[in-house]
Amino acid sequence: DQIVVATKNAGKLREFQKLFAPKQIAVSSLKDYPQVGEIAENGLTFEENATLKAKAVAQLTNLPVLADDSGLEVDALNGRPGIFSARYAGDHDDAANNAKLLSELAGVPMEKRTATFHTTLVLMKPEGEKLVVDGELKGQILLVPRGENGFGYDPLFWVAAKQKSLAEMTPEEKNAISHRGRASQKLLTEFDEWW
Ligand code: ITT
Repeated sequence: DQIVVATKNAGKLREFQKLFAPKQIAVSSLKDYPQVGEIAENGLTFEENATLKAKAVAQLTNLPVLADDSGLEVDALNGRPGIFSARYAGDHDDAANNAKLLSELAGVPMEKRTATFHTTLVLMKPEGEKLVVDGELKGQILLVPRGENGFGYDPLFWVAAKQKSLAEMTPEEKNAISHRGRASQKLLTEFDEWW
């Protein structure tokens, strides 16, 4: 089997390659399909945006496509940045996004820095039929970054049960508990029957 992951985010792609390896599903990405240009992500929900990405790529490749729309919902910020997580500080720049998050949370104590990572996955057949799954991970936004692994907001996301930030975990540790890992496990469970 072959699926195209409709992402330009190298961190997401690495995680999917690990998650799908045991299923013998070959994963290609938009790097292999340069004809896919910018995709407008103007939906109002994670599912709408994931569907926009999946549809655009399925139409161009005529292959099954997996799209991931994800984000960080911070309780003290009324759920922001949410669907705007990639462009929170303007251009898609992880360092600028993390700096903005820390500055918006300045003075907020650790017990009030609760947050949820959310992923919606849309798997779409070339004909347009779709399977939708979600995954979430609860944690807290740290006062200072910790760890070098992962991508995006990982150095600021503290998982109390593991006493580590996501960026202090190995890829395997993160995939076992993360929003994307949980959504992917659901997808793999439902895949055979749906396909
Ligand atoms: P594609 O649309 O090309 O897949 P993107 O990075 O623009 O890539 P999103 O629109 O879904 O993806 O934006 C989600 C942002 O949320 C992403 O850029 C990260 O900054 C952040 N994010 C998502 N999952 C994350 C994770 O597991 N760890 C850290 N940050 C994450």
